[in-house]
Amino acid sequence: MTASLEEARATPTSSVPLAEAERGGQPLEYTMDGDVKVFRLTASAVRWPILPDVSVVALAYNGQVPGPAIRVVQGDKIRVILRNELDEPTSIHWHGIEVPNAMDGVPDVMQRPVGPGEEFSYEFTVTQAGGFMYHSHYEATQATRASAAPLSSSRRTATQCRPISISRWCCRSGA
Ligand SMILES: [Cu+2]
Repeated sequence: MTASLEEARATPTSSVPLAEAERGGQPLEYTMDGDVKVFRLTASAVRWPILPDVSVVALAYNGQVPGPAIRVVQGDKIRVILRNELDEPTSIHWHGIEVPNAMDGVPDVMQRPVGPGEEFSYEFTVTQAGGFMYHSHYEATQATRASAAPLSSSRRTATQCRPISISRWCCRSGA
């Protein structure tokens, strides 16, 4: 997102809660449903501090920017339940990951957008090993305001990957 520092400082954010998490990219816990690892993500807006006196309204997953890190082992069956607490629709695209078309998260092409207050379950087997990411694919504006987040898939015989996620906020002075 591109905004001036003055705009960022002046943005009325009082209705948006301050993020409770201090850091993003925290490992995401899961539960088991049979042989499926079940992860839960909630998309919501938070105020996220980017400088000592500047916070931006960010579209976070589980209140984090970047969103929590999903770590799996190659071959895992996973279900990611997305709850949308934004005031606009959303969806998740699994960047670089081979998934069935219906799970690819392209709204109005592969799925109906997930409306405010709705849930959608993405379920697929992670067939690849490597570092990937997930992010909103609902319109370009949301994709740039939303946090992208890491998903790493380790080979069964390898040490678990530890992903890092790098993102930036662009603020134009005096614009
Ligand atoms: Cu992508």
